[in-house]
Amino acid sequence: MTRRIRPYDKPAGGWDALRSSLRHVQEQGIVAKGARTLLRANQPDGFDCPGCAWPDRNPHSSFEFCENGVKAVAAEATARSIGADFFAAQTVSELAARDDQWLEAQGRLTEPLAYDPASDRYRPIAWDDAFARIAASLRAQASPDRALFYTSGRTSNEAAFLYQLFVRRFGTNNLPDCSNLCHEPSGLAMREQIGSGKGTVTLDDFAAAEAIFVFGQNPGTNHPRMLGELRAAARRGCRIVAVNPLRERGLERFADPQSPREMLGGGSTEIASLYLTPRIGGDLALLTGLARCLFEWDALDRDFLAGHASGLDELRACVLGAGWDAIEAGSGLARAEIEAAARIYGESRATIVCWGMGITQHTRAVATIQMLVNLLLLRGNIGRPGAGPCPVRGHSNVQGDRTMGIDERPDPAFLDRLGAAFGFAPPRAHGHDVVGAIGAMERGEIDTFFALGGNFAAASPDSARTQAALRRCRLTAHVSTKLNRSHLVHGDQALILPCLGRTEIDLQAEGPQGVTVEDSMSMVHISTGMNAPASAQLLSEPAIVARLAAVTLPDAGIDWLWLIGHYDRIRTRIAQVVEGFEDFNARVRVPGGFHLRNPARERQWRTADGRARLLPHALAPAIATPGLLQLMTVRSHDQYNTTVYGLDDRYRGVNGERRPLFISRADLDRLGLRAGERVDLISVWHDGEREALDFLLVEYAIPAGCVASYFPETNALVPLDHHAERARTPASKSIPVRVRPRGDAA
Ligand SMILES: Nc1nc2c(c(=O)[nH]1)N[C@H]1C(S)=C(S)[C@@H](COP(=O)(O)OP(=O)(O)OC[C@H]3O[C@@H](n4cnc5c(=O)[nH]c(N)nc54)[C@H](O)[C@@H]3O)O[C@H]1N2
Ligand SMILES: Nc1nc2c(c(=O)[nH]1)N[C@H]1C(S)=C(S)[C@@H](COP(=O)(O)OP(=O)(O)OC[C@H]3O[C@@H](n4cnc5c(=O)[nH]c(N)nc54)[C@H](O)[C@@H]3O)O[C@H]1N2
Ligand SMILES: [Mo]
Repeated sequence: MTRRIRPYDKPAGGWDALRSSLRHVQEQGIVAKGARTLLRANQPDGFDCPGCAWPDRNPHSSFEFCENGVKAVAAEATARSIGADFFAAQTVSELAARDDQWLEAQGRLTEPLAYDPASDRYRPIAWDDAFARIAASLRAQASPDRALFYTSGRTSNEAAFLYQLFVRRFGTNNLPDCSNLCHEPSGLAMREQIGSGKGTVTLDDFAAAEAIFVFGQNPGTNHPRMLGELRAAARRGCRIVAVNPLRERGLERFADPQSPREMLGGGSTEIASLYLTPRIGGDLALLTGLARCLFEWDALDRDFLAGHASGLDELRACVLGAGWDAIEAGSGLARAEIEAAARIYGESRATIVCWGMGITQHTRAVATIQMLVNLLLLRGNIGRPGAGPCPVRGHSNVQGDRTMGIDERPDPAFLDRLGAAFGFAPPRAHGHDVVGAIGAMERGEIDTFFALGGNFAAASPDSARTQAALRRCRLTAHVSTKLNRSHLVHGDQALILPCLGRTEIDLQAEGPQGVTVEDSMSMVHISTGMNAPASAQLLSEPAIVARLAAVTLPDAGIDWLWLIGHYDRIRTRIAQVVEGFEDFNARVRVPGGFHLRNPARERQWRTADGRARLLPHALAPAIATPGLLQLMTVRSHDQYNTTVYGLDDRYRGVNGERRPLFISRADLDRLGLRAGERVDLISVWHDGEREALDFLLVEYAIPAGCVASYFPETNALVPLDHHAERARTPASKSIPVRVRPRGDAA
């Protein structure tokens, strides 16, 4: 593929989005099946798109086009598949030399496989034998805490509920999940302040907001359907403020592929009316500045604060104690720019604040999110139509998995109900999160690593340490749809357990089954696949969990296999244990599903003092790190997390290149480098340096001192102990790096 770096000057969306979707469907060899499948995406009788967690508008209306949803669906419904022959033809060491895009492109996994050390190959194994091996490893452990059970966020509610039940009945809370790498700080921050770790808004609020702030999020790529909401809001006069070190195309201009006028007439809609480009990690200072304006202008909602909030005096003292010099230096923005944003906020009677990974993947993520929530509370913007916090979740069911109890630090009340419903005493000690899990494997404290989805080896920080840690396990097992890095970085024994995807028919003893998911705005709905499975040997995730549980814990007094005969039986048990799921089976069958109640939306605050809590966070003095740049690791337009579909990042003007380093003109000049040159990246940390090799310098509009590239290629650079305070989410958006020219390799 030829490489082309050229700024993209068209709006996001438009004909390029349609063309790109068609190309991806063609590449998977499924033009007719692809079209049939896509028409059932996010429909009441269809499946939930396995892409992002953005909610569906109008479940009764027709198909909602989303370029990256098409890619996710096409990748799953692909005509390509791999079986025994593929694995007989090459050793695991040979496969490990391939890149992530190649691994993914081989197609769907079709039969259970076990690693054979003598030949260094994966060989077919019968399902019963696979479960017996895992059960044997679990039962041979000196303690249940010597096992880890990872979850990625595509797992359905039914699978997640059974899984956490199995894991806790087995005796551990070692349930690290992709949330640990993602929105963990959001949940932690909001629970302390408003008593709920979830966003409080719904799509109806987007239609009522007078202002929407989007912090650290790239919806044009990662939540394309969100652009439809932002477009509608902008067109009715709602003011949108984007806060991002990069000028992301989707936040600037959008041509809606669903609008004939914009498609045929060549028009488009301006999204952000104000676009602030702070330096990486500058949001806490910016938010302090915004709050300072509100205090100085006396633009507070006094009634709300008097009736509902605590901590106003402490917050005022903290915010007024931060001088404008520190705010400007910390944010990289001028006071006038901050005041312009504060005016928009101050004039709006209903404001939504959205945020993504640009906020959560920093050391001070929890403090920053609490300042976002402070800002909302200062003007009573929670529990009012058109207003509230909106953490935009990633994986399509990551929020639901937490609701179902995938949590290494479970709520004691949840454990009480689980234990009462199933007649056992669940373990109370907290388990390992992702960072803790890697440390535990490294220290030889783990025998068995089991993953329900995901790609732990590639998604986690500090790749070399993570991969060495996984190799110390006695057994690693992955429930997966596609081949990935984690299958090739394995323990003494290793298993690949191939499962059904969302688009496929899930046939159980009592007939075809649907599963349920919860989106980013707490809507719970059913998802039913309709394609023939990629192979007759695939099992559903609930079936894999139930069969493993039945072999591992035959005397648990739980009829695992009966439960999966009809998923209504699992949902009946969920209704007994999980708050808000009363009458689950009936409510989820109403087209469009139901909304899970969030007390904070009704201004009921389940916090330490029963009020919404304003929590102050002082700015830290700036530490000069001369010679170092701050690296953020982001997603290209052609990837889904560790799944790389292609080499284009259309809106950033990159074609045919997976290793660009976006850098400012000022830094190029200062460092004596030129665009087009290739460099190595070296991260500098207290325990030494880490390297990632061979990046292409791309001159880009990015604040001086900041650089950007893609994950997972840069995960080698993220130190394991560089993570968010308290939430422990890897700080993969602020890695201190320097660049080393490679000579004239380009
Ligand atoms: N197509 C597609 N869809 C996806 C995914 C995917 O990989 N592909 N992943 C899914 C998942 S799991 C998730 S969590 C979401 C992720 O969705 P996003 O949160 O949009 O993820 P990122 O690509 O990491 O983008 C982070 C954005 O934050 C900005 N940013 C970085 N540092 C800072 C900062 O310090 N301050 C501010 N204000 N901005 C900053 C970056 O420039 C970038 O625009 O998307 C989900 N949807
Ligand atoms: N440096 C850096 N690192 C990051 C991030 C970052 O921004 N920067 N983002 C982080 C974030 S937000 C997240 S959420 C994590 C993601 O971490 P993970 O969720 O662990 O990773 P994914 O790449 O989403 O997992 C992809 C694999 O899931 C499997 N899969 C796909 N569909 C299904 C299914 O239906 N069932 C099952 N069982 N398996 C399936 C396929 O085998 C595929 O290879 O990465 C994190 N890592
Ligand atoms: Mo995520």
